[in-house]
Amino acid sequence: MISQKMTDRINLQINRELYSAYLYLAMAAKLTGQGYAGIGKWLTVQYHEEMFHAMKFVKYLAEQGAAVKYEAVAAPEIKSAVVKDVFKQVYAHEQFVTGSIREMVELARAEKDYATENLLAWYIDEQVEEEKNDTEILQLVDLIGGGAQGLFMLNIELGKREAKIALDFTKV
Ligand code: OFO
Repeated sequence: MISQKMTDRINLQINRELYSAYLYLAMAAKLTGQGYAGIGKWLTVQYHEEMFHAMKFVKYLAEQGAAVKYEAVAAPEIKSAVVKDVFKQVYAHEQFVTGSIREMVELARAEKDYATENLLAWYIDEQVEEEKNDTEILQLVDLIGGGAQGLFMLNIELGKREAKIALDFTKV
């Protein structure tokens, strides 16, 4: 059984993961609308990843006999529709999420909640992967430049991304 404080914190994180999903879904629509179907696909895969992150916490709360509480998800705010700016925002958002997961680890340690700390190890690894992906995309954007040909290539490259996680959330 986990504490009420940890239950509340996990519920907050579920909301943050759902917001991440919503943000990437909005970005996917925006960029697809601008003709970047490949980048839109990359962001849609990311949306699925975020839903997986949320549902993994939901499943954990159920296993612990703790209540899931869904709060309102804020409207996503896209700061700029310029491709490089979008990925800068994605990277900054992931850094925020990494900080949020780290806070949870600190709480788990303070409460000697080893089960939650174990679960969070998966998220720590996942955040390393997410930040690495975003850094590589930003490096690629710098490499190929922001011109039409470069963006054309980037759109093709990012369109190759396939979901690696289960899209059926009963399998998280
Ligand atoms: Fe859930 O990792 Fe991104 O936000």
